[in-house]
Amino acid sequence: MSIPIKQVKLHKLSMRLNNPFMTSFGTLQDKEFFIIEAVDKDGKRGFGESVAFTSPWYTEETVKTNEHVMEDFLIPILQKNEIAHPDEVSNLFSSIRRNNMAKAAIEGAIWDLYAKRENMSLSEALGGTKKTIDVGISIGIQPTIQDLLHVIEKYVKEGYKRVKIKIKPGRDIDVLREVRFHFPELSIMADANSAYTLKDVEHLKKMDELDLMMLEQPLAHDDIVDHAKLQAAIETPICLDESINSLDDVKKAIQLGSCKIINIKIGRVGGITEAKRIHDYCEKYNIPVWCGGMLEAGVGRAHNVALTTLPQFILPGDTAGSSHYWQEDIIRPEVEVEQGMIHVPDKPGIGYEIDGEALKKATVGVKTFDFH
Ligand code: OSB
Ligand code: MG
Repeated sequence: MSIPIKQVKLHKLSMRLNNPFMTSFGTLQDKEFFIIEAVDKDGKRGFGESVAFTSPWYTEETVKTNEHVMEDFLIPILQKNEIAHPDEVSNLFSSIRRNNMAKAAIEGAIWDLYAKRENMSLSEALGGTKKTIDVGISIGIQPTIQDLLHVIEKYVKEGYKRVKIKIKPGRDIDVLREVRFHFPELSIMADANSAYTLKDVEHLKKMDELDLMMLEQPLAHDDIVDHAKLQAAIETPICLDESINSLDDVKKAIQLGSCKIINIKIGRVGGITEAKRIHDYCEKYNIPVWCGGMLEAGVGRAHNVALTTLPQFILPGDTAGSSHYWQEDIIRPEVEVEQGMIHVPDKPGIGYEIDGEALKKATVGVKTFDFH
């Protein structure tokens, strides 16, 4: 039986992060994004969240391109086709090149709606097995090393299972050395967001003495060849983030030896179905994966929680608690982290309710698309 979608709504939201988030590219404080609401004929509602930023520094997508592609291409495709299972959505969308975050936002709403109609949690619908998930935290570049050490201390006390430190040229080895010195036992990783080139091999090699869990995306956002050369030259495992947009990318990266670990982000790979395909492949070939983050609000965060319940997510992800990011999140309850763990909800769908008032407060516009 097909999923009887009656209406899709695009809620445009604007929310301010508690703390500005600094990467090798710049600083982010206000986040604009869409909450996608898919309503069926029984009035059940599924939710998705778009994760592109206002400027295309991470991938080429932006809030505006997400809106354009959803409104002018993806929603019209949904209006013309019947869907029995959310796994069909990525095939339906394959006539549209890339625009993975736009695709994932819509597909996410359909996954949630499907799970609710089946009276299953999203985790269950995906075949997830864990009841709790381990999480770490991603820390933006701080003004000084002292600030960074203070922030790390706070998160370690809160129980986060590992810390990820953003680095860039000039703010890398010395910072990491200092952190390692103060936290000899801590699981530490570094994320460069593509700030280096192969000219930096000798420099990056110095990280080998710091016992890092991994070095995330040191080289170009679209590269897998140079990463293979770098991985051959250093001991620290490389994890790819920006370079992975599909299962095909994963197969090539693994074949070339470009990395030893994969960061899976639902938005970057075009949806939960593709994320699951990547997970299954990595499980078969024994490649550790973890779930990355895009500074999501509650809906996107809930999708990440559900995905992380799949068994090959063996490394802690970047899914920190709601209150780390937001004064007030849009879901109830909020995502809470206790001793570095999130308890996976067992209610139908994403398992968190949208708070109507909080949604309204953050909303700057709504567009409605009816299905016939
Ligand atoms: O590179 O993983 C990244 C945030 C925005 C864009 C890219 C990245 C990040 C993070 C933060 O590292 C993850 C999070 O806390 O959501
Ligand atoms: Mg990254």
